Amino acid sequence: MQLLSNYLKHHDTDLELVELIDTLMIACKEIALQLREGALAGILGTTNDTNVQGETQKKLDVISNDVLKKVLLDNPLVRGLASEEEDDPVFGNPNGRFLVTFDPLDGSSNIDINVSVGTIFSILEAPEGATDDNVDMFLQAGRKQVASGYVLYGPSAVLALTTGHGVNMFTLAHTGDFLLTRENVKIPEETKEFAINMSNHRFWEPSMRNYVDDLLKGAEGPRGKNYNMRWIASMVAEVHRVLTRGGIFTYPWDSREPAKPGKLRLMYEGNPMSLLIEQAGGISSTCYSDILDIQPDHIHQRVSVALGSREEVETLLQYHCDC
Ligand code: AHM
Ligand code: MG
Repeated sequence: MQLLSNYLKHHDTDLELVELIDTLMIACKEIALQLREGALAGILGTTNDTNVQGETQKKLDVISNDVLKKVLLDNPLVRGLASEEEDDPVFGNPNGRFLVTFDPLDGSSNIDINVSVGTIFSILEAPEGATDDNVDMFLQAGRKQVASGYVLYGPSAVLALTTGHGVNMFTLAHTGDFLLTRENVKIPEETKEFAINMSNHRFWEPSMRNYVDDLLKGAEGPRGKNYNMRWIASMVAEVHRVLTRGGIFTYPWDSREPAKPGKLRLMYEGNPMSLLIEQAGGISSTCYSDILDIQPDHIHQRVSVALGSREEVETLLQYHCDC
């Protein structure tokens, strides 16, 4: 089995990018170790703080954020980072080549119940000629990502990674190395599995309600087949399932906070996951356009997300189109 860095080098990955990904994995291994200790290390539960999104921070949100920040800022390749848990970007080496955005611990409502969580990351290049440290350098469309991925902390810790040439998965071995365990992941085009928080049904747009209602009608309904449903409340675990056996995952706009485009965050969740999904042959959309084409105007901006098996997402998009 191949080591992560050897695999990337053998596939002509830019050596500085390999070094940055290795740095990210040092932080993720540390987070995996802390998660494993759980209550033994006194790291479960909440802090007294809220993040910029107005959400209560778990102790492990803060620990994971601090680990990633420290490890990344020690690497001179890092020009700056932006995190779901930081109000503003943090800048590193003014000559650094890369920008990193991340959700340090996605699905953190699952921490205290010992269910899977994950770290999601996105890597961009600092724009040429950007001399001042400025939040604007992060505001790049998802198509400009040079790499993205997540580490799922489940029964095993698994890295799903794309550098724009397909998706590969690496499992954390007891030696502390990430080893290649799935190469060139492709999402099945069809599925009978969907993931959505059904408790929000009454808040969705009519088009989303119509789509899900038709799924629920099963073999007797217009879709002509029986569907199964999953909701883990951890996007990393849901996307991992979609990459592994297909499916559709959606967290759409809803009327609870009508001014916000959705619950999930474009720069920390939407963009990195969308690149993985597209690179594995799936589709990732707001229900109206490709997420990767959105020009962000704020680092913490939200987005509506629908991603997964090509044929299923295409069907969902038809429910949302006027045609
Ligand atoms: P988080 O980044 O604060 O953990 O929030 C994102 C998570 C996603 O992982 C998951 O899909 C969603 O929130 C679940 O939300 P809900 O509890 O509304 O179902
Ligand atoms: Mg998250």
